[in-house]
Amino acid sequence: MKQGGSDAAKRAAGEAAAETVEDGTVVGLGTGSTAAHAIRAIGRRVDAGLDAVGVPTSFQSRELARENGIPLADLDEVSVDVAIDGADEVAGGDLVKGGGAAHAREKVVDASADRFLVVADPSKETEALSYPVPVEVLPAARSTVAERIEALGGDPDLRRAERKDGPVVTDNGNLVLDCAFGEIADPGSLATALSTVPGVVEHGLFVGLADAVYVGSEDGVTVHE
Ligand code: ABF
Repeated sequence: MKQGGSDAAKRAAGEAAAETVEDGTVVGLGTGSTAAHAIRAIGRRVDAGLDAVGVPTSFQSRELARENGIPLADLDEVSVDVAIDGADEVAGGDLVKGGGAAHAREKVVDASADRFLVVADPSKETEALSYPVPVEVLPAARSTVAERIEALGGDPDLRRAERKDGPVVTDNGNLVLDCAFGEIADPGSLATALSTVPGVVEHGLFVGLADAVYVGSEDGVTVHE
């Protein structure tokens, strides 16, 4: 995950997006430290009387939402009005996500929302995407997917857990290949190519899904629609 953004900038973005949640709506709850600020802010608003239901994108966001008193539902019970989620890299409306290994559920929730708001600090913004694309794979398909990714010009690297031996395992029981492609000239074509590889559960390229990007700073928030 790109580091370097200040917590104040993340907070500004998350809290500004949380302010847009309307009474009586269902909100997709993203994963990561920026989305966490939005979840806490929504929790405070629920405490003050806001009628909102959350759909978590990960185990982590479910736990945080519970701690903050947000009523929860599953995606097969409700439809999402607005989703608020972070990103590892943002180029215009295109994103790389998945530094938290939650991108499969994030994509399902974010893409289903009437509006998808990205929350980020300025360190995430770039002209062209180049962040290694996280690809969630069925464990049995790890090497066949890696070969296909190399054929697409990528350099796949199995993500390993930081604090224990062994690979990172997603909430869905799968593995993650971080795939460096250098600068991605055509994110749409790469997204389509990755989606067609057998054994790929989901990849972290989110192309054309964002409706607005909230970029926080120490001095406020800029919204790109
Ligand atoms: C999730 O958390 C991601 O898809 C992305 O990988 C990450 C962003 O985290 P942070 O806001 O902590 O930088 O939204």
